[in-house]
Amino acid sequence: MRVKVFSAPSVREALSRIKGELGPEAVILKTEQAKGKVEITAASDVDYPPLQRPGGRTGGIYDALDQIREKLDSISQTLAASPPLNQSPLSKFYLELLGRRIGEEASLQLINNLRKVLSPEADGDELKSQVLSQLSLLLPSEGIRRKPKGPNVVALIGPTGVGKTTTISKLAVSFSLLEKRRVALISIDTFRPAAGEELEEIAQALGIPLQVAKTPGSMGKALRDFRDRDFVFVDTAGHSYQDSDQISELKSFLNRHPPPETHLVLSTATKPEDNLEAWRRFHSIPIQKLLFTKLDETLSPGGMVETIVKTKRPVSYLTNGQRIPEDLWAAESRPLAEIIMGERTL
Ligand SMILES: Nc1nc2c(ncn2[C@@H]2O[C@H](COP(=O)(O)OP(=O)(O)OP(=O)(O)O)[C@@H](O)[C@H]2O)c(=O)[nH]1
Ligand SMILES: [Mg+2]
Repeated sequence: MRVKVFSAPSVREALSRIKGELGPEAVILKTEQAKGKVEITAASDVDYPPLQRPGGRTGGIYDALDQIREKLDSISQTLAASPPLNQSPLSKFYLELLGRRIGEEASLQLINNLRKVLSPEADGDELKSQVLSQLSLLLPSEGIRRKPKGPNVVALIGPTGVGKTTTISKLAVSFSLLEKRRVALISIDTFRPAAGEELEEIAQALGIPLQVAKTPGSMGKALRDFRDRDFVFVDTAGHSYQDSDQISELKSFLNRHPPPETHLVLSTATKPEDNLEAWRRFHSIPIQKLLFTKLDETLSPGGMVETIVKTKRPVSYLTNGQRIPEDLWAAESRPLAEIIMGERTL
Protein backbone atom coordinates (compact mmCIF):
# COMPACT_ATOMS: atom_id res chain seq x y z
CA MET A 1 0.00 0.00 0.00
CA ARG A 2 1.24 3.49 -0.83
CA VAL A 3 0.35 6.35 1.51
CA LYS A 4 0.90 10.01 0.74
CA VAL A 5 -0.10 13.36 2.22
CA PHE A 6 -1.46 15.91 -0.28
CA SER A 7 -1.56 19.57 0.63
CA ALA A 8 -3.69 22.00 -1.42
CA PRO A 9 -5.69 25.23 -0.97
CA SER A 10 -9.03 23.43 -1.43
CA VAL A 11 -10.48 19.94 -1.04
CA ARG A 12 -11.40 19.84 -4.70
CA GLU A 13 -7.81 20.55 -5.78
CA ALA A 14 -6.36 18.02 -3.33
CA LEU A 15 -8.79 15.34 -4.55
CA SER A 16 -7.91 15.96 -8.17
CA ARG A 17 -4.17 15.62 -7.39
CA ILE A 18 -4.83 12.42 -5.43
CA LYS A 19 -6.76 10.99 -8.34
CA GLY A 20 -4.01 11.96 -10.79
CA GLU A 21 -1.19 10.50 -8.69
CA LEU A 22 -2.72 7.52 -6.90
CA GLY A 23 -5.49 6.68 -9.36
CA PRO A 24 -9.27 6.61 -9.06
CA GLU A 25 -9.21 3.75 -6.51
CA ALA A 26 -7.30 5.85 -3.96
CA VAL A 27 -8.75 5.83 -0.45
CA ILE A 28 -8.88 8.92 1.78
CA LEU A 29 -7.49 8.10 5.21
CA LYS A 30 -7.42 11.43 6.95
CA THR A 31 -8.38 15.04 6.29
CA GLU A 32 -6.91 17.96 8.17
CA GLN A 33 -6.87 21.75 7.91
CA ALA A 34 -3.76 23.81 8.42
CA LYS A 35 -3.36 27.56 7.89
CA GLY A 36 -5.68 28.05 4.91
CA LYS A 37 -4.70 24.67 3.45
CA VAL A 38 -6.25 21.25 3.40
CA GLU A 39 -4.08 18.21 4.03
CA ILE A 40 -5.47 14.91 2.87
CA THR A 41 -3.75 11.62 3.56
CA ALA A 42 -4.59 9.14 0.83
CA ALA A 43 -3.55 5.60 0.04
CA SER A 44 -3.56 3.33 -2.97
CA ASP A 45 -2.98 -0.40 -3.24
CA VAL A 46 0.22 0.06 -5.22
CA ASP A 47 3.01 -1.49 -3.10
CA TYR A 48 6.49 -0.06 -2.56
CA PRO A 49 8.85 -1.84 -4.93
CA PRO A 50 11.15 -4.30 -3.16
CA LEU A 51 14.60 -2.90 -2.42
CA GLN A 52 17.22 -4.10 -4.91
CA ARG A 53 20.56 -4.85 -3.28
CA PRO A 54 23.30 -4.88 -5.88
CA GLY A 55 25.15 -8.18 -5.56
CA GLY A 56 23.14 -9.14 -2.45
CA ARG A 57 25.01 -6.57 -0.35
CA THR A 58 24.06 -6.12 3.31
CA GLY A 59 24.77 -3.66 6.10
CA GLY A 60 25.14 0.15 6.18
CA ILE A 61 22.72 2.09 4.00
CA TYR A 62 20.85 -1.08 2.89
CA ASP A 63 19.93 -2.11 6.44
CA ALA A 64 18.90 1.46 7.22
CA LEU A 65 16.66 1.51 4.11
CA ASP A 66 15.15 -1.83 5.17
CA GLN A 67 14.24 -0.35 8.55
CA ILE A 68 12.65 2.70 6.92
CA ARG A 69 10.66 0.43 4.63
CA GLU A 70 9.41 -1.62 7.61
CA LYS A 71 8.40 1.59 9.39
CA LEU A 72 6.49 2.81 6.31
CA ASP A 73 4.68 -0.54 6.08
CA SER A 74 3.63 -0.36 9.69
CA ILE A 75 2.42 3.28 9.31
CA SER A 76 0.45 2.23 6.23
CA GLN A 77 -1.20 -0.59 8.15
CA THR A 78 -2.14 1.68 11.04
CA LEU A 79 -3.62 4.28 8.72
CA ALA A 80 -5.44 1.64 6.70
CA ALA A 81 -7.06 0.33 9.89
CA SER A 82 -8.77 3.71 10.50
CA PRO A 83 -12.06 4.15 8.63
CA PRO A 84 -11.52 5.70 5.22
CA LEU A 85 -13.48 8.90 4.87
CA ASN A 86 -14.80 8.13 1.42
CA GLN A 87 -16.42 4.88 2.57
CA SER A 88 -17.81 5.95 5.93
CA PRO A 89 -21.12 7.65 6.75
CA LEU A 90 -18.97 10.71 7.48
CA SER A 91 -18.07 11.12 3.82
CA LYS A 92 -21.74 11.26 2.83
CA PHE A 93 -22.31 13.60 5.70
CA TYR A 94 -19.51 15.91 4.53
CA LEU A 95 -21.35 16.33 1.23
CA GLU A 96 -24.57 17.01 3.14
CA LEU A 97 -22.83 19.78 5.10
CA LEU A 98 -21.63 21.40 1.88
CA GLY A 99 -25.18 21.11 0.51
CA ARG A 100 -26.40 22.96 3.59
CA ARG A 101 -24.02 25.81 2.62
CA ILE A 102 -21.89 25.27 5.71
CA GLY A 103 -18.71 26.01 3.76
CA GLU A 104 -15.61 23.90 3.19
CA GLU A 105 -13.53 25.06 6.12
CA ALA A 106 -16.25 24.77 8.77
CA SER A 107 -17.45 21.43 7.33
CA LEU A 108 -13.93 19.97 7.52
CA GLN A 109 -13.52 21.23 11.04
CA LEU A 110 -16.79 19.56 11.99
CA ILE A 111 -15.84 16.28 10.28
CA ASN A 112 -12.46 16.23 12.03
CA ASN A 113 -14.08 16.89 15.41
CA LEU A 114 -16.61 14.13 14.73
CA ARG A 115 -13.87 11.64 13.85
CA LYS A 116 -12.42 12.16 17.32
CA VAL A 117 -15.66 11.29 19.11
CA LEU A 118 -17.46 8.83 16.82
CA SER A 119 -16.98 5.10 16.66
CA PRO A 120 -16.10 3.99 13.09
CA GLU A 121 -19.46 2.25 12.58
CA ALA A 122 -21.51 5.16 13.94
CA ASP A 123 -24.54 5.80 11.80
CA GLY A 124 -28.17 6.86 12.20
CA ASP A 125 -29.11 8.17 15.63
CA GLU A 126 -25.61 8.22 17.12
CA LEU A 127 -24.27 10.17 14.14
CA LYS A 128 -27.16 12.65 14.25
CA SER A 129 -26.84 13.30 17.96
CA GLN A 130 -23.04 13.74 17.81
CA VAL A 131 -23.39 16.03 14.78
CA LEU A 132 -25.72 18.31 16.73
CA SER A 133 -23.45 18.30 19.79
CA GLN A 134 -20.30 18.99 17.78
CA LEU A 135 -21.99 21.61 15.63
CA SER A 136 -23.31 23.37 18.76
CA LEU A 137 -19.71 23.62 19.98
CA LEU A 138 -18.81 25.55 16.82
CA LEU A 139 -21.69 27.99 17.38
CA PRO A 140 -21.21 29.95 20.60
CA SER A 141 -24.17 32.01 21.76
CA GLU A 142 -24.39 34.76 24.35
CA GLY A 143 -27.17 37.21 25.11
CA ILE A 144 -26.84 40.91 25.82
CA ARG A 145 -24.35 41.66 28.58
CA ARG A 146 -26.21 42.49 31.80
CA LYS A 147 -24.11 44.47 34.25
CA PRO A 148 -26.10 44.79 37.46
CA LYS A 149 -25.15 48.44 37.66
CA GLY A 150 -26.32 49.97 34.36
CA PRO A 151 -26.52 51.40 31.93
CA ASN A 152 -25.91 48.48 29.59
CA VAL A 153 -25.36 50.22 26.28
CA VAL A 154 -25.97 48.06 23.21
CA ALA A 155 -25.31 49.30 19.66
CA LEU A 156 -26.45 47.56 16.49
CA ILE A 157 -24.31 48.19 13.43
CA GLY A 158 -24.31 46.63 10.00
CA PRO A 159 -25.00 46.96 6.30
CA THR A 160 -28.09 48.80 5.01
CA GLY A 161 -31.51 47.24 5.30
CA VAL A 162 -30.52 44.17 7.35
CA GLY A 163 -33.09 44.97 10.06
CA LYS A 164 -31.21 47.04 12.67
CA THR A 165 -34.03 49.50 13.43
CA THR A 166 -36.69 46.76 13.46
CA THR A 167 -34.54 44.69 15.84
CA ILE A 168 -33.95 47.71 18.13
CA SER A 169 -37.75 48.12 18.30
CA LYS A 170 -38.14 44.43 19.18
CA LEU A 171 -35.47 44.71 21.89
CA ALA A 172 -37.02 47.90 23.29
CA VAL A 173 -40.46 46.28 23.59
CA SER A 174 -39.08 43.08 24.98
CA PHE A 175 -36.85 44.71 27.63
CA SER A 176 -39.22 47.49 28.69
CA LEU A 177 -42.63 45.82 28.50
CA LEU A 178 -41.83 42.16 29.11
CA GLU A 179 -38.81 42.48 31.43
CA LYS A 180 -39.91 45.79 32.99
CA ARG A 181 -36.43 47.31 32.62
CA ARG A 182 -35.77 51.03 32.28
CA VAL A 183 -34.89 51.46 28.62
CA ALA A 184 -33.79 54.44 26.50
CA LEU A 185 -33.04 54.75 22.79
CA ILE A 186 -30.39 56.66 20.87
CA SER A 187 -30.44 57.02 17.12
CA ILE A 188 -27.16 58.01 15.49
CA ASP A 189 -28.27 60.12 12.61
CA THR A 190 -25.61 61.57 10.37
CA PHE A 191 -25.87 59.84 7.07
CA ARG A 192 -29.57 59.77 6.44
CA PRO A 193 -31.89 62.63 7.36
CA ALA A 194 -34.78 61.66 9.67
CA ALA A 195 -33.33 58.24 10.56
CA GLY A 196 -34.38 58.93 14.18
CA GLU A 197 -38.03 59.30 13.22
CA GLU A 198 -38.29 55.59 12.60
CA LEU A 199 -37.94 54.93 16.32
CA GLU A 200 -40.10 57.86 17.44
CA GLU A 201 -43.32 55.90 17.21
CA ILE A 202 -42.09 52.96 19.27
CA ALA A 203 -40.50 55.27 21.87
CA GLN A 204 -43.78 57.14 22.26
CA ALA A 205 -45.84 53.97 22.46
CA LEU A 206 -43.57 52.59 25.17
CA GLY A 207 -43.19 55.93 26.97
CA ILE A 208 -39.39 55.69 26.84
CA PRO A 209 -36.95 58.50 25.98
CA LEU A 210 -35.27 58.76 22.58
CA GLN A 211 -32.41 61.06 21.64
CA VAL A 212 -31.02 61.63 18.18
CA ALA A 213 -27.23 62.05 18.12
CA LYS A 214 -25.96 64.09 15.20
CA THR A 215 -22.38 64.46 16.46
CA PRO A 216 -20.08 62.36 18.66
CA GLY A 217 -20.50 65.11 21.30
CA SER A 218 -24.30 64.78 21.33
CA MET A 219 -23.88 61.02 21.61
CA GLY A 220 -21.82 61.61 24.78
CA LYS A 221 -24.53 63.90 26.15
CA ALA A 222 -27.28 61.34 25.41
CA LEU A 223 -25.31 58.66 27.26
CA ARG A 224 -24.88 60.97 30.24
CA ASP A 225 -28.61 61.79 30.22
CA PHE A 226 -29.43 58.07 30.20
CA ARG A 227 -26.99 57.02 32.91
CA ASP A 228 -29.81 55.94 35.26
CA ARG A 229 -31.30 53.55 32.66
CA ASP A 230 -30.82 49.77 32.76
CA PHE A 231 -30.48 49.42 28.98
CA VAL A 232 -29.71 51.95 26.24
CA PHE A 233 -30.17 50.66 22.70
CA VAL A 234 -28.28 52.55 20.00
CA ASP A 235 -29.54 52.40 16.42
CA THR A 236 -27.17 53.32 13.62
CA ALA A 237 -28.00 54.21 10.04
CA GLY A 238 -27.04 51.49 7.60
CA HIS A 239 -23.70 51.76 5.90
CA SER A 240 -22.58 50.53 2.62
CA TYR A 241 -19.56 48.60 3.84
CA GLN A 242 -17.64 49.91 0.85
CA ASP A 243 -17.41 53.33 2.50
CA SER A 244 -14.57 53.34 5.02
CA ASP A 245 -15.01 57.09 5.84
CA GLN A 246 -18.53 56.43 7.09
CA ILE A 247 -17.31 53.53 9.16
CA SER A 248 -14.59 55.64 10.83
CA GLU A 249 -17.19 58.32 11.54
CA LEU A 250 -19.45 55.72 13.14
CA LYS A 251 -16.47 54.52 15.18
CA SER A 252 -16.00 58.01 16.62
CA PHE A 253 -19.64 57.94 17.81
CA LEU A 254 -19.26 54.58 19.48
CA ASN A 255 -15.88 55.23 21.07
CA ARG A 256 -17.55 56.48 24.27
CA HIS A 257 -17.88 55.79 27.93
CA PRO A 258 -19.48 53.46 28.91
CA PRO A 259 -18.32 51.54 25.81
CA PRO A 260 -21.28 50.05 23.99
CA GLU A 261 -21.53 46.33 23.48
CA THR A 262 -21.62 46.24 19.70
CA HIS A 263 -23.55 43.62 17.74
CA LEU A 264 -22.95 43.27 14.01
CA VAL A 265 -26.33 42.68 12.38
CA LEU A 266 -26.21 40.42 9.33
CA SER A 267 -29.00 39.01 7.21
CA THR A 268 -29.10 35.23 6.71
CA ALA A 269 -30.57 35.95 3.28
CA THR A 270 -27.18 37.43 2.28
CA LYS A 271 -24.39 35.22 0.90
CA PRO A 272 -21.82 34.16 3.55
CA GLU A 273 -18.96 35.70 1.57
CA ASP A 274 -20.76 39.07 1.53
CA ASN A 275 -21.41 38.81 5.28
CA LEU A 276 -17.73 38.06 5.87
CA GLU A 277 -16.80 41.06 3.73
CA ALA A 278 -19.13 43.21 5.86
CA TRP A 279 -17.38 41.86 8.97
CA ARG A 280 -13.97 42.81 7.55
CA ARG A 281 -15.16 46.34 6.75
CA PHE A 282 -16.87 46.96 10.09
CA HIS A 283 -14.16 45.24 12.07
CA SER A 284 -12.26 48.50 12.74
CA ILE A 285 -15.09 49.03 15.27
CA PRO A 286 -14.78 46.56 18.16
CA ILE A 287 -17.55 43.99 17.63
CA GLN A 288 -18.54 41.68 20.46
CA LYS A 289 -21.47 39.72 19.03
CA LEU A 290 -23.28 38.75 15.85
CA LEU A 291 -27.04 39.10 15.38
CA PHE A 292 -28.65 37.30 12.43
CA THR A 293 -31.90 38.50 10.87
CA LYS A 294 -34.37 37.32 8.24
CA LEU A 295 -34.20 33.60 8.95
CA ASP A 296 -37.66 33.49 7.41
CA GLU A 297 -36.16 34.59 4.10
CA THR A 298 -33.57 31.87 3.61
CA LEU A 299 -33.60 28.17 2.80
CA SER A 300 -29.92 27.85 3.75
CA PRO A 301 -29.39 28.97 7.36
CA GLY A 302 -26.13 26.94 7.25
CA GLY A 303 -24.50 30.03 5.71
CA MET A 304 -24.31 31.45 9.27
CA VAL A 305 -21.81 28.79 10.37
CA GLU A 306 -18.92 30.03 8.27
CA THR A 307 -19.40 33.60 9.49
CA ILE A 308 -19.57 32.49 13.13
CA VAL A 309 -16.54 30.18 12.85
CA LYS A 310 -14.39 32.73 11.00
CA THR A 311 -15.30 35.76 13.12
CA LYS A 312 -15.11 33.78 16.38
CA ARG A 313 -17.99 35.81 17.78
CA PRO A 314 -21.02 34.46 19.64
CA VAL A 315 -24.54 34.96 18.31
CA SER A 316 -26.83 37.07 20.48
CA TYR A 317 -30.20 37.00 18.73
CA LEU A 318 -31.98 35.64 15.68
CA THR A 319 -34.95 37.23 13.96
CA ASN A 320 -37.41 35.56 11.62
CA GLY A 321 -39.95 38.16 10.60
CA GLN A 322 -41.19 41.71 10.85
CA ARG A 323 -43.49 41.34 13.86
CA ILE A 324 -42.45 43.41 16.88
CA PRO A 325 -41.49 41.86 19.28
CA GLU A 326 -42.64 38.31 18.42
CA ASP A 327 -40.04 37.56 15.76
CA LEU A 328 -37.01 37.96 18.03
CA TRP A 329 -35.24 34.95 19.57
CA ALA A 330 -32.38 34.80 22.05
CA ALA A 331 -29.82 32.59 20.31
CA GLU A 332 -28.83 29.28 21.93
CA SER A 333 -26.18 26.99 20.51
CA ARG A 334 -28.08 23.69 20.42
CA PRO A 335 -31.31 25.02 18.83
CA LEU A 336 -29.12 26.96 16.40
CA ALA A 337 -27.40 23.70 15.38
CA GLU A 338 -30.82 22.05 15.00
CA ILE A 339 -32.06 24.89 12.77
CA ILE A 340 -28.96 24.59 10.60
CA MET A 341 -29.36 20.82 10.23
CA GLY A 342 -33.04 21.27 9.31
CA GLU A 343 -34.18 19.55 12.54
CA ARG A 344 -36.28 22.50 13.67
CA THR A 345 -37.52 25.92 12.67
CA LEU A 346 -37.84 29.00 14.88
N1 LIG B 1 -38.62 39.02 6.58
C1 LIG B 1 -38.00 39.76 7.49
N2 LIG B 1 -37.94 41.08 7.33
C2 LIG B 1 -37.30 41.79 8.29
C3 LIG B 1 -36.70 41.20 9.43
N3 LIG B 1 -36.13 42.18 10.16
C4 LIG B 1 -36.39 43.33 9.50
N4 LIG B 1 -37.08 43.11 8.38
C5 LIG B 1 -37.55 44.07 7.36
O1 LIG B 1 -36.42 44.52 6.63
C6 LIG B 1 -36.65 45.86 6.19
C7 LIG B 1 -35.48 46.75 6.64
O2 LIG B 1 -35.50 46.78 8.05
P1 LIG B 1 -34.86 47.97 8.88
O3 LIG B 1 -35.04 47.64 10.32
O4 LIG B 1 -35.33 49.29 8.41
O5 LIG B 1 -33.34 47.77 8.44
P2 LIG B 1 -32.12 48.68 8.87
O6 LIG B 1 -30.94 47.79 9.04
O7 LIG B 1 -32.47 49.52 10.03
O8 LIG B 1 -31.97 49.56 7.57
P3 LIG B 1 -31.08 50.89 7.43
O9 LIG B 1 -31.30 51.74 8.63
O10 LIG B 1 -31.57 51.50 6.16
O11 LIG B 1 -29.69 50.40 7.29
C8 LIG B 1 -37.99 46.29 6.78
O12 LIG B 1 -38.98 46.09 5.81
C9 LIG B 1 -38.17 45.31 7.94
O13 LIG B 1 -39.53 45.10 8.27
C10 LIG B 1 -36.79 39.78 9.56
O14 LIG B 1 -36.30 39.16 10.48
N5 LIG B 1 -37.45 39.10 8.56
MG1 LIG C 1 -32.44 51.62 10.25
